[in-house]
Amino acid sequence: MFTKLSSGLARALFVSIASATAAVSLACSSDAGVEPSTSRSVESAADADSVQARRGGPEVALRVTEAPPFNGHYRTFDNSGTAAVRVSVVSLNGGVLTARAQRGGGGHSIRTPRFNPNTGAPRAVVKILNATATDALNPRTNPFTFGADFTLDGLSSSTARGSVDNGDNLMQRGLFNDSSQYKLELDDNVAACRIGGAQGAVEVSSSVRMQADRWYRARCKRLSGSISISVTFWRANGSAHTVTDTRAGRTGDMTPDRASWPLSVGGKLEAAGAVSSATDQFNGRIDNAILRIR
Ligand SMILES: [Ca+2]
Ligand SMILES: [Ca+2]
Repeated sequence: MFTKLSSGLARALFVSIASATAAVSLACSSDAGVEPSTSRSVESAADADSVQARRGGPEVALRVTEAPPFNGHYRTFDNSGTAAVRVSVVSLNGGVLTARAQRGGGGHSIRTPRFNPNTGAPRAVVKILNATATDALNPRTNPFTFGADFTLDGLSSSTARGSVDNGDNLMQRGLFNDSSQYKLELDDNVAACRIGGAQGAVEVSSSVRMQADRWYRARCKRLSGSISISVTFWRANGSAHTVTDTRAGRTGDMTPDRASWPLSVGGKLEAAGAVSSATDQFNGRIDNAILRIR
């Protein structure tokens, strides 16, 4: 009897140790190759932001604070984050980024070109490139978060024949068929994140149905076993309300085929950093675009 109990207990202990080991090794494998691990604890999803703040991984934060100095349109933005990046504006057919009031007034936001479905339409997109040999835009296997504040125009896309603007891409690195892609888009008034890495691609859509010309804050968050999208909106009394939708799935290492891939804001860019007429130009206002890698 005692032997039986004790072997049962031993088995139970073994199972519990084995599963604890599995959980820890999964957490470690998700961080493999980033830093020689010292004392790493397993954090919950809710801790990811505070962990990032403590560890200080690369961060891009475009604070649109200044009025545009060049003929009323922006040519660059300051990065207040820690990542070494170069920020510029790429345009096509005379497209420009101008300034509008930010949420609540008292500052600026980026105004992107208005919807135009034609191939000769003006396009303008923010391009963020590494300033050094370090790929500060590559989360590798780490948790990361990206997103921006925005308002979307009432008319921003068309699937009609001949239209080359059938979407609104807010932030993006990599294209759909590339080995690595992270993207936040707002097609059909729904914010969605798509993250594709070495272990696969996962997409999650927000349950928030957005209204034109209202401010929202969207955040895509990738953890080792899930991605989530959080959409914040502000009520008339100023209080913030956030809705988070999560989908399980592994995406893995985000290393792109080349470190020179740009991160874009306001549309998508090709590998070499060029903007095409079918850029899925975001039509609206943008502020506070961020990328945080833990
Ligand atoms: Ca601003
Ligand atoms: Ca559009």
